[in-house]
Parts: sequence; structure tokens; C-alpha cells
Amino acid sequence: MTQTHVVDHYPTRLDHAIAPIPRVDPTVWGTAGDGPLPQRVLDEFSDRGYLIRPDAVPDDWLPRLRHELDRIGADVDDGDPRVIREPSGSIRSIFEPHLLSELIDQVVHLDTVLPVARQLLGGDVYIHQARINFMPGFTGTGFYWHSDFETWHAEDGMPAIRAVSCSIALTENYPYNGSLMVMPGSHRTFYPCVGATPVNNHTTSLVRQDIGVPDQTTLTKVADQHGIDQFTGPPGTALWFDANLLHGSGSNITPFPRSNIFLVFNSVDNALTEPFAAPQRRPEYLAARTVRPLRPVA
Ligand code: 6CS
Ligand code: FE
Repeated sequence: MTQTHVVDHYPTRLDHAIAPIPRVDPTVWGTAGDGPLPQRVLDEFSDRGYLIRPDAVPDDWLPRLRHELDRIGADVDDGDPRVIREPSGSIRSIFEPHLLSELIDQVVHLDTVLPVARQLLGGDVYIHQARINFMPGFTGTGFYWHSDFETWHAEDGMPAIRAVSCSIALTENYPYNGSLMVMPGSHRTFYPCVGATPVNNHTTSLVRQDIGVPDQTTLTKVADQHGIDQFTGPPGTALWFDANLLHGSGSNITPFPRSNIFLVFNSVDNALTEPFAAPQRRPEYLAARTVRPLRPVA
């Protein structure tokens, strides 16, 4: 859908390749005085596009959270579109867990979580997307390299790069069980992608993303320039990463499953418009259009 009122700084899903575009938005929108992160950590996030914060959830919450994930998985209806399954039938993701579970809503509001999002994004934030992810041992499959913002801009109409993801590990992330890889510093450049968005792309892209991924020549250059880091750590560790950071994961052929809570915060000043490069909007459970600013609990 075309729109004349919102400037598109980040053209993508094109019919021919164009050069990478330097990011026009800041990465850190708040200051050291606005939240728990000191200037040194804000600078690191600005430079590398991600942060690892241990102990995002208290240790004694972890068994309850794992149990809650099992409960949600068992309770959701078979036909609920918020449940994404692997071809084998096993559950890969469940969207909107914070609306399905009081406990997960409490995680969103923890003082290790919401104040960090508010500081990084410089003010009031709301949940753009939330999901729980399950990667089974032996058969778990990953996601090819992508920038989340590329999808949210093209398919959801997110105007600026003013969103941040918080992935909280509920299981141990080893280097060998399909844990996330990132290209540090790649968030400072927008990599336009070739290929139009098919109608109802989300019905396949949440299991395997083929559209909105940079080509191999581009990925090779970016990896040569920035290198690749991997997110490892014990349960309870949070990975915060900028919406435009290139990331991906391999398969998990080890016996050790992975699961996480994945929360995407967006600034209330960056509410969704019409998709910039897709034939229709995606459903609310993938891309919230109801902007409900999150209030820190007293
Ligand atoms: O579609 C989404 O919103 C998210 N999922 C995938 C597979 N890629 C883009 C983004 O991370
Ligand atoms: Fe992603």
C-alpha cells in the first residue's frame, strides 16, 4: 500500500538491488539519567546493537516460568492462529503470551525489563510483539539472517528504528544448541532486500523466512566487516538487541532444548502506519496497533 504522508527512509522488498542505507535514527534514545543503564553500557549498546544482562528474572521464577510455558502450550486451542507449529506438529512459537499469562505480564513489568526498554527508547513504550519460542532438541530449526525491523517496516508499517527486543532465556544457551548469532554493529546500516512480499507472507515466514533477507554477497561483506557474536548464557539471562541488528540461528541437533520469552518494545512515538512494502496489514497478535503505554509497577 502506498502512503504519501509518511517518509520512507528504508525502502525494501524491491525489484532490484540498491546500496545499503546508513541508519537515520539514533540507537539509544534516552540518557544515563533515565534508567538503570550507565553511560558506558548505553554506549556499548549504541556501538554494538546488543547487550547481555544476566539475572533478568529472579532464579526462583524460572521453574514457575517453565511450568507456565508448558501450561500455555497445553491450554491454547488447536486452531488458535497465535500458535505457530513446525511441519512435524511441534509448537515453535506462541504469540501474545503476556495476554495469556499473568506471570508473563509480570515479567514485562519487572524492574530489570521495562525500565531498560524505556531508557533505550527514551520514554513511554508498548508491546509491539511478544512470543514464547520453543526449540526442541534434535529437530529444532533456526532462522536465516534477517533484521526484524526490515519485516516490521515492510509488513507492519513501523516508521522508524525505535524498537528493541528483549529475549529472556529459560534454558541454557550453549554455543551448540542453536543459540542466536548476531552481527555486532550491523544495526547502524539498513540493508534493503530484493523480492516483493507475497500475500499472507506471515503464514509461512514464521517457520521459515525467505523474503526480507539480505543476499549472500551482502551478508559476507557485513560478516567480514563486523564479525559474528553468539548469545550464550544460563537461564534468566536477557539479550537486548536493536530492531535493526542482523541475527539468525542454526539448527539444534543436540539433546538440549531451548526456550525463551521474546518481548518487542516500541516507542509510543513510533506507532504503526500502513505497511511500506506489503499488500496488507498483518494481524494484531503479530503487530499491535493498539498503543497501550506500559506503566512501571510501583
Ligand atoms: O515476523 C516477525 O515479526 C519476526 N519473525 C521473523 C521470522 N522475522 C522477522 C521478525 O523477527
Ligand atoms: Fe528476528
